[in-house]
Amino acid sequence: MLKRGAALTAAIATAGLSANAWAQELLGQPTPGAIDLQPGASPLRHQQEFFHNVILLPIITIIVLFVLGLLLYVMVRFNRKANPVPAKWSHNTPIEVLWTVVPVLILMFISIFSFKLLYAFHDMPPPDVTVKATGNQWYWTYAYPDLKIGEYTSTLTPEDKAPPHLFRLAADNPMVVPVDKVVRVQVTGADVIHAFAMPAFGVKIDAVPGKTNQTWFKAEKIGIYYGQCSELCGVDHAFMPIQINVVSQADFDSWVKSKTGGAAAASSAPAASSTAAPAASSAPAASSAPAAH
Ligand SMILES: [Cu+2]
Repeated sequence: MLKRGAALTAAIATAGLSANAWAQELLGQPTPGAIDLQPGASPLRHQQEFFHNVILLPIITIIVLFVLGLLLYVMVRFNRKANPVPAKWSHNTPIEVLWTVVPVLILMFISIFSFKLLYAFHDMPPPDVTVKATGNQWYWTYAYPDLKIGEYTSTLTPEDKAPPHLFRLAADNPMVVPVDKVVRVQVTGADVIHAFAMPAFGVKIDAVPGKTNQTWFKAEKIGIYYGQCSELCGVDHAFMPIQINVVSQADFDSWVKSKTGGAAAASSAPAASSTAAPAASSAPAASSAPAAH
């Protein structure tokens, strides 16, 4: 734990170079015993890390230390023994102006970076691949309308089959995307509100029934990445993991072929409407039952 603390301090100091500081951490999944952010694997994630590690963390640290110092000072200097006869005045205009203006300036400074990040997420480059991700109680379905891959179901890998540490993170039939390509994810919910989240890509967006939300990422490294539904959605909320396999373009092409070239195994075949309806019909899936909470 001390090591982690040291790593954190070092990371704050070395600021933007943080990626190297986490080198010992696992990519795309949580590292047991770690306390800091997962290593990032997309350009916007690196911007998020910069925002958190270089802008927010130092500011909050300074503020906490400053307030702690003030508290200690007041406790020592103005306790009943040290200051038996308290002063009666109650206003000090310069100080009141100061403690209004300074926080405003701090917030304005933060907002510069915050808005920059929000715009970066909003301004999606032309997408290379579009995936429709639908949250269901309690699993995800994925479809690639442009590639004619109909909706298929991705469910939790059982505990005895999941790799160590990856129970509730690993899923069968994962989302598959090519490396270094802009992936647009259109997210919706089939029953209740879920949330599609992938920490390594800095992505988290609500899956709302009847509404299509959109986000994007560009994975920098081939690998397997894990996320989870991040909106409390019912009793099995903890059992609807999100797994994204990032593969080379060649592997992606052959995966697409295996999915479209005839007798695709397993998953649900219907998905008749997935090509035609981009947004509206959010519940083609089998579970038309209202599904109690
Ligand atoms: Cu959910």
